[in-house]
Amino acid sequence: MTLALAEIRTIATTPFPDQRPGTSGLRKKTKVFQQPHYLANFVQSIFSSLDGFEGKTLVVGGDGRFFNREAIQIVIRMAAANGFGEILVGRGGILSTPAASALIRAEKAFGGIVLSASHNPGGPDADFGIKYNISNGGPAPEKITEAIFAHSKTIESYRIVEAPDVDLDALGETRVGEAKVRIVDPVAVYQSLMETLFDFPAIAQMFRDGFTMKFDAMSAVTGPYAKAILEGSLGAAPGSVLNGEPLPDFGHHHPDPNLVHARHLYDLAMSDAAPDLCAASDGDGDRNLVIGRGQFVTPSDSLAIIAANAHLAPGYKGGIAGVARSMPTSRAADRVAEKLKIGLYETPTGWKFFGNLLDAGKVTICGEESAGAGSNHVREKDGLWAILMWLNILAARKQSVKDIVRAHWAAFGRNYYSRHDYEEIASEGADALIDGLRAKLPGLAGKNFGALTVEAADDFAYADPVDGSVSKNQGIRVLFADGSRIVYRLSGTGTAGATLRVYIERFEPDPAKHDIETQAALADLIAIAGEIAEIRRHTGRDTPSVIT
Ligand code: VG1
Ligand code: CO
Repeated sequence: MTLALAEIRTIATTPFPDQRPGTSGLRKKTKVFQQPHYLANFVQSIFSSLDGFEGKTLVVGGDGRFFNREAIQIVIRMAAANGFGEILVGRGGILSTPAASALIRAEKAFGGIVLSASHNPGGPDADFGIKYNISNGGPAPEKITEAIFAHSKTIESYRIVEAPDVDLDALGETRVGEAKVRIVDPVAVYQSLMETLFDFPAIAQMFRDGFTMKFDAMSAVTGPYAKAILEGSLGAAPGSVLNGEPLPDFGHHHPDPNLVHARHLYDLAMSDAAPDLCAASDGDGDRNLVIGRGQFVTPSDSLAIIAANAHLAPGYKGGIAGVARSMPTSRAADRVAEKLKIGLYETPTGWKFFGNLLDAGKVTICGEESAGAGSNHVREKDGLWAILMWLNILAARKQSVKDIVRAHWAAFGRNYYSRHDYEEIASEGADALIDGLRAKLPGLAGKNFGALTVEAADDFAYADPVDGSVSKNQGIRVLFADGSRIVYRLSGTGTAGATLRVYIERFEPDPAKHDIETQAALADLIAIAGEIAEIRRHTGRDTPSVIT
């Protein structure tokens, strides 16, 4: 059925002042997105910021959270009205963030829209989000997100096709206005990509030999992917995937695979009943948690270990070109890059800064301390990819996670690392804390705190080596003479008040000192971090709300 062009409507609207995308798209309370015109204004602002998509393909999907299906119907009708030729939608409105990236690349799409607030909770009283990805499959760079914001401040109307809802659950083609809408299997393209990167036969053999794992999809988007790949292709025992059905409210859980929200996995991994590997991913499938029997792997260590061992996986057997990490991520990966004699790039927080480095072939592996790792196979971080990489490394080395981590520390030294989050603090206090730190920066170098001396302190700025763009104010760094660091920044993904993140790191080369409990190993730096930033005074908090 083809609807006539006359069905395109132009709807008058007025701007919302708060549509500036953050670290990863626009995130707000679901009720904010449900206001009349709110989502449509932002979607129109995306399209109005882009050029040359007439007749081209747009990929659309989301993490299945509450309001996902309604939002997708709006995006489809607006994409059709704005002139896209084809709209590819994951069945059921489902596409993990890395699968959307893979689909954009495989289909040579113009771009994609992912409906997700990632690791933020979902539901009518929780969070919703939307982000735009460009043709390389990666998050829109700042130039585009700023243009979207600029449009959103002056928008007067948006275009939408008047059409009945598309049946999102039936694979196949239909039309909305002049555009073709294709409902596709959300897993297939991603799954075949994984099969090209990893040694599936070796991993399957490891499972046949009795290897056990638990993967918690946290009732979010990765359930269908994990079931198809881990239990389906690789033969992990049925029941290895926990909470494998995507639910609109994630079963009332917070789909953030960290030591607070996935505590049960940590407890399992430390118990007598521990499987060989415990793992999890977040709301939209781009984060990963890896815990071996009796051994938690910090995301920063995971990045370093993946970089050091990637050549064991068929997709990386020729070696890796370079490694990139976000600035707050520990420097464990730096020493791997040094040993491999490859480039190491330090970028601001957020995956959008890795895209240029990957496109230019400067790096193969990227990672963030916030449980994100990925490679040049897509342009997003990729939770299941990281877990498959670990499975591949375990199958190739025939050692436990614990043995691999210990051997890595023995060879490269250990970066004790922790992040302390102070969530939902008052914005005024948070801003005052950062302003106070900035004011102190010039006087910090040379100062002593206990046994530690500040070597340098600055506000991190990044000059992209590919396009020369400069991003300022990306986090306050206090660097100590012994290589320790404290980093402070405010979150760009929260939806209530402000969240202060404090990142603390100390390098320990001596293997005899690799058994200290992390918070104890960092105790003096934690105290100094509180003192320099006057955390208690500005936040009114004595302790962080989340420690990872
Ligand atoms: C957080 C993390 C950052 C990550 C971002 C998106 O941002 O710190 O490393 O890239 O979330 O991850 P912020 O600004 O709150 O610190 V996700 O899984 O939301 O796509
Ligand atoms: Co995410």
